Amino acid sequence: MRGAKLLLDCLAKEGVEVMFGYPGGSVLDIFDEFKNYPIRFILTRHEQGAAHAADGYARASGKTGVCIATSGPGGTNLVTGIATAYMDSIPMVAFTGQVPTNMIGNDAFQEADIVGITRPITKHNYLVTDVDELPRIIKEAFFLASSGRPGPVLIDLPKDVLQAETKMTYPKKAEIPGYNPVYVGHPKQIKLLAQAIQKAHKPILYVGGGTIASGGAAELRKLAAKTMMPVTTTLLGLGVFPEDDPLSLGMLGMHGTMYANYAIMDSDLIIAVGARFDDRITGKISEFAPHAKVAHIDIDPTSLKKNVRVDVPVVGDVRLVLKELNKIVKPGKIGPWIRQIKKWKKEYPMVYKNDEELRPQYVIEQIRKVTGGEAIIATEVGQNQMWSAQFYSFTEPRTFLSAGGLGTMGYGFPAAIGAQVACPDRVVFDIAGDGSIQMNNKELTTAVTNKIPVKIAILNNSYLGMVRQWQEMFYKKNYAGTILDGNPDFVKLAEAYGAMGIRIEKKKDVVPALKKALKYPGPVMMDFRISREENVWPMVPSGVSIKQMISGMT
Ligand SMILES: Cc1ncc(C[n+]2csc(CCOP(=O)(O)OP(=O)(O)O)c2C)c(N)n1
Repeated sequence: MRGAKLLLDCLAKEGVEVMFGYPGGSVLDIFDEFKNYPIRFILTRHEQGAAHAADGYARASGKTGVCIATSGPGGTNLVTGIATAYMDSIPMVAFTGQVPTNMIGNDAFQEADIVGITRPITKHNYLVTDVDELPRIIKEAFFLASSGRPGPVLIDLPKDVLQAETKMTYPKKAEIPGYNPVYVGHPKQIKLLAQAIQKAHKPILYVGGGTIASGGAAELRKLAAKTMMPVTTTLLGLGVFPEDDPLSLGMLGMHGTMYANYAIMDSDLIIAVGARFDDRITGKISEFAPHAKVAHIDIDPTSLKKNVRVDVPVVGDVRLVLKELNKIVKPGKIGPWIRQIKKWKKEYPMVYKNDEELRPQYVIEQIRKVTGGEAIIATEVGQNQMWSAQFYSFTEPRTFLSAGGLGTMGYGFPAAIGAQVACPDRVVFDIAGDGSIQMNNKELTTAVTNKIPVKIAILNNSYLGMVRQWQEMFYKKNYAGTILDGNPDFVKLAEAYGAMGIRIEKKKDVVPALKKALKYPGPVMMDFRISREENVWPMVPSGVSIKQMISGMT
């Protein structure tokens, strides 16, 4: 069998249903074989879109996303998408074409050292030099991408390897010496954690995306119900715990709720669950949670003690560790703590100026209402992302897709396309800024031609809003480079691509527009002309203690 055919054979055996990508000379042998395999190929209009779509597919479904690009510029165009997936631990396998092996290093046409370029942004990568190694490498790649702490893996495929013949077949198992993720937590550590919980007076569960990746939401909910410990989540953890549960404190950190930040700062036990103490969470690290003991559950041992000291480390799969913990844990005496938290929640609610103006927070609340909270929400980056996190009220895992670690503008729309492919029966929104959407709006063609009915809600403030907010607060309102007065007419833009466009300028038109968009069977781009200089509150300025949080509410 030729290498190219063997590759698709292996992918079919791996259960790959869909690949996002873009062709070019060095991968044409693979494209030539697509007709013989039941793998859906979705042609995006830029390789970045393909990588984000594979990422969105993975986040929404829990399966490994797959993308493909040609050598040279095709591979380098994938880089932002791969880095985004890497930062957020998303399982992905990316294939790139490469010049023939005898030309590698010759500055051949469309040659780029993609293995070198992506080494720091992949969990692992391979240059295949012998077709006989291809099946083993593919098996390993899918295993690595989805096991332990998930992440992207890249396989670089020289053209002569794809054209060479081999008798090898797909192996049943991957065996990688030295790679043995620890899934089962050490019983002694779990016991220590249970004791710490029972002793604590002010415990808090601080939960991140790793809990969603492990499928640990149900065990987490059980733990909270059993112990009555309050739960706060990171951006990537949104949905893992229902935000309408009285124990939920919503999101913490730079734009988290006042009460989540007060609670973590005042706590005496932080139980970090599949989270990594990112600087957007901790603020100034030396002043973070001064009275707290820290317990940390994570599958990646290198994550422990990276940013904060840890008193009770538990290395293991979050779901399995919580399952064991739930068998032995007993609630502590935390009545006064719960009362204190209730008081904070009452004193510092998440509110916004809900007047006659078209406010972004109102739009987000209405998206939740008209979809019954059942939608999958992808976001771009900036204010749109933070308002979505603050005001949608997520209740289920895998319903909030956002580039948390890398903060990639342009992520949301192609990720929403990938999510819609994974979940054809769900409503999928991209909540966007007018700046971010322009980074990948070309994918409207992908959505229209493939009948992918994603709804885009642009919160249009004609600014690079989040950066403008920083300029307002820290640069004396010097709005250098952030005024987007040359925006296109987004309604006409949508129509030019064959999608529906709707402009909404008044509050009263929000719900009718959303209903119209939901009724329409194809992609819709909604241009919400929001109050221009709205800010995201509360806010912890970068690099200071969480205690210096600004409520912004007057
Ligand atoms: C690719 C990329 N370039 C630059 C930035 C820096 N950045 C962060 S937020 C932001 C503004 C986003 O503006 P917009 O998409 O209009 O959203 P808004 O904040 O107004 O909701 C910028 C430029 C980024 N995050 N990603």
